[in-house]
Amino acid sequence: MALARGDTGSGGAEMGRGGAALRLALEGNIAVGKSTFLRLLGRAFPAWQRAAEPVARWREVVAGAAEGGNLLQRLYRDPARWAFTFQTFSCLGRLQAQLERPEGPVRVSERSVYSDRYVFAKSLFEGGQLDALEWAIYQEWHTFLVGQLGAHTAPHAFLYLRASPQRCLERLRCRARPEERDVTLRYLQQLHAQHERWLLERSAEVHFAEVRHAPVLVLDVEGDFEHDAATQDTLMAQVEDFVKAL
Ligand code: UDP
Ligand code: D5M
Ligand code: MG
Repeated sequence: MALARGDTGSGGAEMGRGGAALRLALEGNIAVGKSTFLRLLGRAFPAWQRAAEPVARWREVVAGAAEGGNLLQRLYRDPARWAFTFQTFSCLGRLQAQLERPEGPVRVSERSVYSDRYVFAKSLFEGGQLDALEWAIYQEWHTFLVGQLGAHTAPHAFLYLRASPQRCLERLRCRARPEERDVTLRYLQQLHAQHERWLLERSAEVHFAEVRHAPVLVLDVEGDFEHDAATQDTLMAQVEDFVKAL
């Protein structure tokens, strides 16, 4: 595998940024392969910093609250009750991570405060799991907090891992997280449509100027890349070219 890119760890990323790290957010549907892709980025570009999604925190059983299960479990069992709570904790975790001091020339995070809102919260509102008042309150604090705290640490660009909802469902079943057992194809289709509007068609209304026109690299991962070295090489080369051109 021709992935010895450690020596080109920064790509062209530092140019024109006064040495500041380039920030990328890795986006895509549930189980499309983001964590797997992040691991491969680490192998191809060892100097890059990677920030995995705080999913482990959502799966922790909180002391004194074991009875109702962990947060991810509660979200899927009773979304109308837990969607708003989930959004507060998810956005808090992502914002905290976004504000951490980056190390290395490039920092790649798994999802972002923007997918929280423009993919998940929006879908949950449209599906009736967040009611109109919760959605209005959510948008108000999200706009305020992300605008105040996140503007200077927003991603410069997005990597969008794209596959059909059917393929995501297959991978989700294969991963078999117990909390996600009842995730439906319909839910994945809704999330897919939100990703498409936001990152492909660019037709979603984005309230943050710093990311509204950020470049997006769309990566087709319909085919298995985890077990195919040639596909990995192609994908890593696409990322490298994209970063060099930023
Ligand atoms: N996976 C796969 N082939 C691929 C990419 C991923 O079989 O090309 C599997 C991976 O091993 C895991 C599941 O799909 O069991 C979901 O992948 P991951 O956790 O990386 O997805 P994420 O939810 O982070 O996008
Ligand atoms: O995402 C991890 C799991 O967390 C998956 O079941 C989707 C869910 N998730 C992530 N962010 C949100 C928000 N903001 N709302 C609701 N659900 C969310 P994975 O894609 O598997 O890494
Ligand atoms: Mg993941």
